[in-house]
Amino acid sequence: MLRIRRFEEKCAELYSAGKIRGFLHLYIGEEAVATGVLPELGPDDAVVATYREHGHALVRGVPMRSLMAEMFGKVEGCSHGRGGSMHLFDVSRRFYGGQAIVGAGLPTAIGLALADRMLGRTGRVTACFFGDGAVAEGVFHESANLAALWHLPVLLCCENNRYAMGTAIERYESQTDLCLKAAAYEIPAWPVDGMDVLAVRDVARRAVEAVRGGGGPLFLELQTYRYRAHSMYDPDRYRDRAEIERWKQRDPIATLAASLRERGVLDDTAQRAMEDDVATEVADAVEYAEAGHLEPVDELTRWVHSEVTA
Ligand SMILES: Cc1ncc(C[n+]2csc(CCOP(=O)(O)OP(=O)(O)O)c2C)c(N)n1
Repeated sequence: MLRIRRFEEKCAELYSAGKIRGFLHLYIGEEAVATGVLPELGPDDAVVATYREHGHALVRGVPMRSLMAEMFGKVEGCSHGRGGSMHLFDVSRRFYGGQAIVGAGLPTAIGLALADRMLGRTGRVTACFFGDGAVAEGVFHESANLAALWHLPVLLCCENNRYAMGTAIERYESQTDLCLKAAAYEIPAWPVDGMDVLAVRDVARRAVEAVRGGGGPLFLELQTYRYRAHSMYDPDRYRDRAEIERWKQRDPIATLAASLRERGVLDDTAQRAMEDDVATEVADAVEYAEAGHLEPVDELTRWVHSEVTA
């Protein structure tokens, strides 16, 4: 969680300095979700995420260097500098995005799970992360319907941070209990406190086991909150400062640290060492990205079409 937070704080700084361009959506406040769920998956499982996916990529094991290089648009980046913040991709880790279009990851995940089924690769899980906003889209309903109908091994992880850009969930959903939406398709749906990493881990463990064991799709509603604006361009005028402060009281990193201290597992020295390690890793990633290369212009059409050899 600390790696995600410090990485993103640095990205925000670099964005303001003009080093990172395009769009940048921060996950700060939501770290317990990716951190709780992803370690429950194995290397053969697949992961699909949205444009708020730096944390998912980091926890999935994509090296911070290649993520930062991607932010800078350098060829050393995980998407060869073509994707930027919203399109992190690493096929070797079965990390399939980084999807800029709301809900677009859902049919991709359904397709990955269907492919596993058709190729006889049993025991594999596809985890798909998406926001509460995606549940209001037709693509969620089509995907949920097919996942249930075909009994596919997908874990649907809805990151309910209560806002879709500048619109609060009560203003765009007729039914704000998102578990009921999944239940309409006969998909078991469990609400989880998405600010508590241990709670997320426990529920995710049971959910992954159930999906892997052939139980069909499962829906987790991870109730969380983003502290920062929707993206770096958003003036964030649609919500009350007091609301943000209330959620910060339940900060996932501070809460876990306090609980570990209470149990005598963490002390000042260990916490400082962790902070120092993360600071070193972030500084190294920035240095690597700065020293990276922009793609030569004559390579711009490379990978636009597959190269067919006779
Ligand atoms: C199909 C589509 N419609 C609209 C947009 C513009 N848009 C970008 S983010 C967003 C809100 C999505 O909210 P949510 O799914 O809750 O994710 P969050 O940003 O809260 O993580 C919208 C409407 C888009 N990218 N794709």
